Formats: sequence, structure tokens, C-alpha cells
Amino acid sequence: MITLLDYGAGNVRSVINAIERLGETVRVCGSTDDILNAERLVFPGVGAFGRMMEILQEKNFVDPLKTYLQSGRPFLGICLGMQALFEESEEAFGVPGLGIFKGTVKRFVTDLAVPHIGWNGIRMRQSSRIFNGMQGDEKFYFVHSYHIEPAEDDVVLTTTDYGYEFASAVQRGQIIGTQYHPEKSGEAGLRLLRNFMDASASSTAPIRIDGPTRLAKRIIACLDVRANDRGDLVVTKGDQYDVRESGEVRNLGKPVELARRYYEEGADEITFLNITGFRDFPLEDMPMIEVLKQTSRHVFVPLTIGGGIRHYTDKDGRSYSALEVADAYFRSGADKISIGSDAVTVVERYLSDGRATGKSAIEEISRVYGRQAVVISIDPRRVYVDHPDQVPQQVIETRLPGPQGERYCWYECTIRGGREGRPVDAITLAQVCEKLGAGEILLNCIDRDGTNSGFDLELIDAVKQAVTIPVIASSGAGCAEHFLEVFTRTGAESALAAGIFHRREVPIDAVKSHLKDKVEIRP
Ligand code: 1PR
Repeated sequence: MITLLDYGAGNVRSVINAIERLGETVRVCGSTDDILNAERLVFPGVGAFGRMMEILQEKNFVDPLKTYLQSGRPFLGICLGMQALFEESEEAFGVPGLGIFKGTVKRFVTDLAVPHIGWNGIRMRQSSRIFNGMQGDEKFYFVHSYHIEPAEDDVVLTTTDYGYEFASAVQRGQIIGTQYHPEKSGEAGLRLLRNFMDASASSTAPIRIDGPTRLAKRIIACLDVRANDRGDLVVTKGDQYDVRESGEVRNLGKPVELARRYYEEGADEITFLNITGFRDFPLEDMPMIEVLKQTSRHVFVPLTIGGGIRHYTDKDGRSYSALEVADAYFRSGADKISIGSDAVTVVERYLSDGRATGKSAIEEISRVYGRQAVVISIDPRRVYVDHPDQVPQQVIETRLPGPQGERYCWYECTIRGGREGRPVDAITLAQVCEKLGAGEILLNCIDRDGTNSGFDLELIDAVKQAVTIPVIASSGAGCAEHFLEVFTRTGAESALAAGIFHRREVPIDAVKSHLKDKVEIRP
């Protein structure tokens, strides 16, 4: 039996699913006695340091946790659950941590995109049972803006490079903490968890890997989901967002089955977009929540869900905030949520008022779950102009002139699945969303969607240059070479595709084989 400390923020479902998958039972800790009586305690942390410590105080969990940590019984802290073991964090000045390890938690200071999101390697410094059976070149899933800085070198279990070398795991006796998420790190992560649970196993000596660890470019499989005309939830796919063929919604498979297939084929991440979320209310559209629950039982890489995340009033007059909708998704197994139409509305309001309200979906969700959990999905289309001064939007010079030979264009954001254009451009939208607390940009392109003609490199480059958060390139992938192109000609951290994977035209491993030795990938 594993006791799991859930303080109420973030996706503990994935950790429960991963432990149960390994044949263990999980008791979610509800009282101080549960902590004190635990045989093995796992503390997965998501969200923000200050809020986490506040909740631990409110629930009177701090002293029992310290008692448990001094008892010599096995403890695994994941991400924020590891950071909590330190004395304090730059994320919340003046808020004391548990102080089990000397040292602090610092924000990344690097020119690279922050948060550090994705699959990176580890360099082992100590013997540990959690590495039994590993080769040393495994990659694990990271998602964080802050990292620990231990004052005592001998507690460092692994280090990782991201701009510079930082401590990515600690160990002292039976206390282990990892910055990476084993529950989201595929087979390597499941092995780590299995090793942790076998507290009697002997330790493996560190395996030395030369050179710095490298963050992999991520390959993401995207599933656009909606009900077809018979009411079945299907994975569909549009051509420039038109998902109907001969009047019928295209049906390319069942969401849970396809997600499982992509996980097994090596997808680094899976995204579900509820494409009719703009008109349906997701909390009434329970099948989508069910899809997420079922998928997270079998898929141990990060899951993003988008569609319908906004404030909503139901037919009985009850109001739901975007945060409540997001809560439901996180509780069902999502690691990140993606906001589309509502982000455009929020940015338009910001631009007209010239200030943030603190109450938008982006701000509220990132405050509670951390900015790494908030993705902005942008659905832009090109608008050509003869001259940059013709429009107030941010314009780029294009190598692909318009129908009248226009040499400039701007990218018009759309809402409601591309049905309505708005006067805000994609570059400005990305910049304002970053300012409001978004952690990642999912950059679609209506002109390229479903065309197999390659990513819009000019759009991706322009947005990537304008923000410091990671960018997911999306729309238009038609062959493996397109992925190489987007990774070598733009700074995009990941690339997403749908049609070629659904139609089995280019499998995920063919993309990875093509990239191997040219671009860092997760094997
Ligand atoms: O506006 O917050 O409710 O979110 C709705 C979400 O649904 C948005 O993220 C929006 O992008 C998405 N969406 C809405 N309508 C469509 C549609 O296709 N009719 N999906 C749609 C389109 C494009 C990608 C696609 C890539 C790659 N999103 O999902 O997967 O273009 O395709 P490809 O590799 O086949 O070219 P809200």
C-alpha cells in the first residue's frame, strides 16, 4: 500500500494510475494519521510553492510530514513535492518550506525558454535503487520554472543541464525527490516508480554518461474530438478546419484507442481538442471527461486537453468559472489545459483597457496550477497586405506572396474553431498571453491545417522570436522531413501533427528515425 499525499492542486490522478498500473494499491491521504501511519509516502506536487505550503499548513500536515520524513520510511517527492523539502523558494519569498534539506529553490536564469518543459536526461551522482535496470541514457519528463539549489552536495542524486547544470533529484537515506515526473515519463518512469516501491532492493551504482544532457524536441499527436451526427464521440480531422466530407463529420477512430496507440508508438505527448467546446459546455459534455479518465489509465506521457475552457452560465442560471472547468479536467487526468477562443477575448479586453484584471481564465488557472499547465491554442489565418503601414497589426514580410503579389501579411486570430476572425494578430496574442501567465503556445495555422504542405515556418519563427515560453508548431505536417525543417529552421520546441498519424501515412517512429542524429529526440 502506497499513501499518496494530495493537497488538492493538480493532477494526482496520473500518479495514482501509474502506481496502480504497477499492481500496488493507493490510499489517498486524508488526515494527519494517514501520514503518520504510512508505510511508503508519495508526495506529487503541482502548482505554486506558496499555495502548496499554505494548504499544508491549513490541513495541519506540516508537523506530521516532518515526523514521517525523520522516521526512515520511504518517501518520494515529485516536482513541487521535492521542492517542499527545502528551506524556501524564490517563488514565494518568506514562506518557509519543510527544511528537511538545506538550500533553496530558484527560478531558472537562462536565455532558453522557461518553463523548462519536455524530456531531458539525467546524470547520476549517487547509487540508488530507483535506477535499477536502467541504461543511463533514459529521458524523463520535466515541467518547471524553478529548480532546487541544495546547500549540501552529497544529497544530489542526479543533475540535468538546461542552460546550466542543476540538481534534478536528491536522496538521503530513504528520502528521494525528483524534479522530473516518473508518472509521465513512459516506460522509464514506470520503472523508476517500481524501483522506488521495492524498498528492499539493492542500489545500482551510477552509470556515467558523457557530455551535457539535452532537452529533446517533442513529437505530439493531436486528436480533434467531437460528436458526429449520430452522437458518437469521434476523432475527426479537418481540411483548413472543415471536418465534413460529403456532409458527414469525418470519423478517424475512437479517442481512447487512438491515444493508446500513439503512446505505444512513442508520442512524447498527446493533445485532445474538444473542437465544439466553444458551443457546448464541457462539464455537461461528460464523455470528454470520461475519455480523459480512461486515457490517463493507460497513457503515461503528458496529456493536454482543450476546448470550452471559459466562464459559463448553464440553463438553470448557475455560473461556472473557467477555473472550475479546468479543475474538472485536471482531476480527470489532464496535465495541461489549452485555451483557444477565450484567450482571444481576454487579449482584446487587455488591449482595450491597457491592463490586466487578474481575473481572466489565463491568470486564474496559472495562479492555481502554475503557468506550465496553461497552453494557449491559437487558430490564425494569413491576411495579405501591400505594405506594413496599411494595418495596425504586427506584420511580417513573406517569401510566399499573396494572390495579388502582396509581400506582407499578418496573422488574424480566429475564435469558434476558425468561424470568426478578430482584429488581433497572432504575435500580439502570444505576447499578451505570456504576460498574463500562459506557459506554452500551441500555434496552429488554418491555411496549412490538413494540407500536408508543411508547417508555416514564417508564422512559427515570428511567434517564437516574440515570446520566451515554448512554442508547439502545428498544422500542415505531411512527411518526416517537415519535422526536421521546423526544428532546424525555427526555434519551436515541439511539433504536432494529426492527419498523417491518424491515416497511418507517416508513423511516429518514422518521424523519429528521420530526426535521429540530426535533432535531439526521445528514442
Ligand atoms: O476555442 O477554447 O473552445 O478551443 C477549441 C479548440 O479546438 C482550439 O484549440 C481549436 O484549435 C480547436 N479547433 C476548433 N475547431 C477546429 C477544427 O478543426 N474545425 N481544431 C479545431 C483545429 C488544429 C489542430 C490540428 C493541426 C494539425 N485545431 O488541432 O490537429 O492543425 O493538423 P494536421 O497535422 O492534420 O495538419 P476553444
